[in-house]
Amino acid sequence: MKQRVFSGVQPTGKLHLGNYVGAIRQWAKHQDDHDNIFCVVDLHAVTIPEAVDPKLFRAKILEVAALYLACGIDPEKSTVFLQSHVAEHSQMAWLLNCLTPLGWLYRMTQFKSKAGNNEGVGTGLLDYPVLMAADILLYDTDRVPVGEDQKQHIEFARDLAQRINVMFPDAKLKIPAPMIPPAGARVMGLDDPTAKMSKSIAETKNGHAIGLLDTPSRIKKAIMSAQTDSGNEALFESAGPGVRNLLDLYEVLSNQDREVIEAEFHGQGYGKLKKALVEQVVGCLEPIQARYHELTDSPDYLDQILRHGAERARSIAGATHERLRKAMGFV
Ligand code: AQP
Repeated sequence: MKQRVFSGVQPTGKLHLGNYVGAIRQWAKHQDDHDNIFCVVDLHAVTIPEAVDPKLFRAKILEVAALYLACGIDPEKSTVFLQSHVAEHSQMAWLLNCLTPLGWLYRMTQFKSKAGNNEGVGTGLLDYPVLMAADILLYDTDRVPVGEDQKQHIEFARDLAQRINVMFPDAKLKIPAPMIPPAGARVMGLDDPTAKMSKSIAETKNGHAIGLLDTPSRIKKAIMSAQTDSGNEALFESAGPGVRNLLDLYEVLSNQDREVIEAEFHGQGYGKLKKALVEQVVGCLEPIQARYHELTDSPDYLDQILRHGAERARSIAGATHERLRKAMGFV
């Protein structure tokens, strides 16, 4: 029996290099080893409703789905669907909501950083980890491939599953584990290497992220103006955060050993490293972009993949939801 993996990305903006190296790239890489379920988590994307423009939202959802396939997710090997097409996600989230102590939610760092002191923030933002736990637990997931930023949310899902299994032993929820890549798990913003590269920041700040569909000239501009320091050190252990971010990205994309990279770029001035990174990024994104444009030329194909994916997802999610319902005594 292959282990089951589940993961997803929110259609909150343009997918960036962090989403790719931190998550989607490793989904694609390990497809043959696992039973894979990949979802566009569109319900999560409305937790900041001010950012939702209905027409644009629809386009972003389909863009993310097409990018999954363009990045190498093979629908013959992986189930790909939209979260809102499988009603059990919302239904399971309600049951889990009622079994989650409120204090657990107030402790989540993503909520604290996104909500700040804004009292008008939507309940959905606070509740985000519960919906994510529902996503994961519905599929009896063994492993969740994510970037470093999502680790706390996976721990939340584990704690919640353990709590429910004690309260209702017949629920038999599977305890999931995170699967975090050894390199590229936390790509930082090019304009500010102390902040994680993020879709929502990229919506308002040019030069923050590299979008998977960015043109070569835009990629070049963003990398060449990436924040570094005034030195010329290119050593992984002692580099400042901006240079370290560039070195990390170069390491992941070039597949070269650190010693080889340091020998090439240390003491050279950062222009050489930046130019070489531009080449790596453009080379990596070219085939993804070509496949993406092929896919968007045949929308019926994508539609068919998503319908088929939702059917398979429903058959698994429905059984788990029913198990919890019965364990809790629902008729
Ligand atoms: N900077 C990053 N480096 C490595 N991995 C990252 N991921 C996100 N940013 C980085 C991983 O991408 C997957 C999808 O993330 P998400 O859409 O569910 O939400 P997120 O983590 O909140 O991603 P963003 O880009 O920062 O979106 P917004 O701005 O909407 O919040 C996850 O596996 C995540 O770890």
